[in-house]
Amino acid sequence: MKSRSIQAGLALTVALAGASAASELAISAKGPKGEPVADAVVSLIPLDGAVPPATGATASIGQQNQEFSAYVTVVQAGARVLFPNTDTVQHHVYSLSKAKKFELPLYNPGQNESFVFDVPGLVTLGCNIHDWMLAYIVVVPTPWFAKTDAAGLATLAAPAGRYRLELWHPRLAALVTQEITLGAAEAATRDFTLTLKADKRIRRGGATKTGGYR
Ligand SMILES: [Cu+2]
Repeated sequence: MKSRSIQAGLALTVALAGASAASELAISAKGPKGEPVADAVVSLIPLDGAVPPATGATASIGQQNQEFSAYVTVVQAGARVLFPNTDTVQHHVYSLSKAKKFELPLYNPGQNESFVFDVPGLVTLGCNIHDWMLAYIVVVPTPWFAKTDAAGLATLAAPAGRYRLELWHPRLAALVTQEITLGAAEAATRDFTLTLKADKRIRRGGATKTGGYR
């Protein structure tokens, strides 16, 4: 984690030294007791400037050990998402979400289908065979986004300007939004204390590993 943020810092320094004025935003997400909140998605939607189109980036949500990995994925609208089944069993991956309805029935080990997610919104993934399998794709209308890590931290670099900051988490009752202005010179920080609902993930049946939510 640490080396990654140092790398991000170096990349930012290089960007700042270059022609384009990028600005850093450091996010911290905590729960009511000050505990770090992972998997919070933060995106910056420009209020003035244009949004660069998706660059053909891809993301991947695997099925392994009868779980999705990762639990939360964020992509810019227009991105392609791969669904590699690296398990030894079949899955039946599906979404009933408005932003993208699809299903992969009789989905065999080794298959790797993909879809383009071009409508911003929340896509909830499930598996018709394994009830406990649950994951989210947050499709955002911007290339400037990040997801908090296990320490509840995330860093974004975006051009200076005015943005609507949106923060989403699976256990939030509603999207958190605020307006933010990023300056060309100084880095910005935003600390969020989130009111979280109970974790709705169902307990995995027949798990071989010790307890908890699997
Ligand atoms: Cu499954």
